[in-house]
Amino acid sequence: MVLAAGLTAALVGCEGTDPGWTEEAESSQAGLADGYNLVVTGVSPTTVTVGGSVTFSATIQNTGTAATPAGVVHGLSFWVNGTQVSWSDTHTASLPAGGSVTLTANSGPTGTRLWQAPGTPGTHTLKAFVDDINRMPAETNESDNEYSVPLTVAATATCSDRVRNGTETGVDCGPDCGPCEWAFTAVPRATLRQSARKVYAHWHYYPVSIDNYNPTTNDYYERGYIAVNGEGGTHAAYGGMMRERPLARRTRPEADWRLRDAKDDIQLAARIGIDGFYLNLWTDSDVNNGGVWTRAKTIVDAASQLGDFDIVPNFDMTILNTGSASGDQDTMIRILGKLEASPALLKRPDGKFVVGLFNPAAQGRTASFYATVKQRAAAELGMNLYLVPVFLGTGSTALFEEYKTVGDAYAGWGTAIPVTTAGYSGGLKTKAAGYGKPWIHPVSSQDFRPKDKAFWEARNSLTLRSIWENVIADGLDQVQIITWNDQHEHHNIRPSTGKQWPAYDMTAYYIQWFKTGTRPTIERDVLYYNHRLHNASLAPTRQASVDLATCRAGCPATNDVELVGFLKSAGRLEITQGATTYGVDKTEGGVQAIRTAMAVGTPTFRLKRSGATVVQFQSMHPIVGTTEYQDLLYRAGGSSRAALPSCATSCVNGEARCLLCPGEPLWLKR
Ligand SMILES: [Ca+2]
Ligand SMILES: [Ca+2]
Ligand SMILES: [Ca+2]
Repeated sequence: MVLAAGLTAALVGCEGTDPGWTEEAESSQAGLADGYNLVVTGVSPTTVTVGGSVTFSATIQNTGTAATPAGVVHGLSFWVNGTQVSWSDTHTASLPAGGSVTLTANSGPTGTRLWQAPGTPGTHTLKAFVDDINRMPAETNESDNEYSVPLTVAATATCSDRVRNGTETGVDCGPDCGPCEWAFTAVPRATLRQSARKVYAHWHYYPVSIDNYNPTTNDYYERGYIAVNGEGGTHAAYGGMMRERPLARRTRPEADWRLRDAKDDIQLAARIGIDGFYLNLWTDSDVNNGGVWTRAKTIVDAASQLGDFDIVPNFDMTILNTGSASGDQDTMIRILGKLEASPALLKRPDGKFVVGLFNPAAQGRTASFYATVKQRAAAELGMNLYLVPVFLGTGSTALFEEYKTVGDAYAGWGTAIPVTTAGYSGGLKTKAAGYGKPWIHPVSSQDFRPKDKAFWEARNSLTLRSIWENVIADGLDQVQIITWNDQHEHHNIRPSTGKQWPAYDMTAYYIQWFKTGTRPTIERDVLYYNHRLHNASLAPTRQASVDLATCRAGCPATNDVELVGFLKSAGRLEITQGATTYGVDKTEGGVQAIRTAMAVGTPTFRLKRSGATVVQFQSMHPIVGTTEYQDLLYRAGGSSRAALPSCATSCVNGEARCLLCPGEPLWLKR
């Protein structure tokens, strides 16, 4: 605004000596005559809710060539439907030529600055009138002091009225309308919950904190899983088990920190419309670093206390292995008995408990094994089970046949590569329907397992986006997100230090689209980047070549930097690496992606419109030309949740880790 005003002044100055000075310009002489002139350039708010009390503000400007006198009240009054309702009579500072100031009502004819809206919706006229009682009679124009706009009295505050109202902290965003960091306006969770389409996410073993120690130095994620020599050196050959960790929180002083963390975890998932967790279970003991059963049970307890979030006990039949079929069945019945009374357990309308079976064929088990589990649950616990075998991949015809009697719905674990075949998920839905079963489709994002020396080529965020778009296009009814929090296989969408928020934020967009059937409108430009830290073919300097992770599907590895714009309208997306800028003009808004080959350095991302830069930011994750251990995790970040400068400057070490800066959110980079 300042620049525009200066530019206008400069042009006016030039025109004075321009031989092309015309009669047309002469006709606007009133505004150019020597002296000051007050006008109103804007008034707010222009939408209020029924019965709401508002204080009007207006911006006044001196469009003249001289300053207004100091010490004289720059009066301003507000009128609704021709009746004066409030005024401002406190501003006495001189307003220079071209200067503006926003004045807010400080009183009114009834002794209050407030105006109360009527109790019924409707459209009214709001007028702001500067120098209304002519304290400044020397204006060069006395006939341009009034400014009128329609004033809408809306039924109630909503998240889609494009007005900041209700509890919002931004226009149609904030507490009840979803985060302002999202590109779109979120519908209420209640709306998403009412949808017949269901979204579950797999919860696997890794809570926000394992031991409540300091996450910057010595909590279990750091010392056990990320450290090269963690867990007694078990993971040293491949440089540690994890390349990232859940976004940390400070050490909690409360004794029930596990329960508090679990509630935070659930609320974070609920916020994007996830209906519940398929909760990975294989033991009711606390083994392996402690707390296996405690972690799972705490999630059930947290969901039961919070309400409105479903838990599906999901037995991990790969790990659940006591050595005998009857021992395994005993474990399953014992666990179900311990959970039976929890209100969060998902029940069908007919009272059946939904129970998942991950990799049901593990250890050579067959349908008869699960028929026994069903019989025993009914006889010993009074629980009727609705069994959902979750097949590896998407299951085989042999598995569909095997479980047609004991299974009540079919699901798959899927694969973290892009879907390029139209009708792919719909074909599986049709196939399951042929057995009379609903199909729960897996939605993956990426998969990198240092421990198993394996990766699946996700092609940046294309796997996540293409699977969701396929699921929506094919009219699927239920999905399972693979996964919410499996930090070890790195396919968690729960925000983490490497992946940050984009998978979570993008999933929020797709869940809303999936559940409502309407593609969310992009209200705010948000850019997301996604790239690895190094070229997949880079030979690590310490890791033995025999341990290099191999590509399992979607091969070969790609080595691209991706930029995805959630765009309000057409624009140009650019990726700058070194002296090279790659850009594409997108002729429409919506979800728009570009990709280019990665180069060593720190990429810069940009959105331009009409040649002007609208959004620009750098990757949090520099691309390197040398590495000790292979790292095929796709890192990500976005323009709406960038690292805060004050935090970045406090993170001066080479690793650029940026956690626990006082008073700042903990979503910053490793
Ligand atoms: Ca005037
Ligand atoms: Ca006047
Ligand atoms: Ca609103």
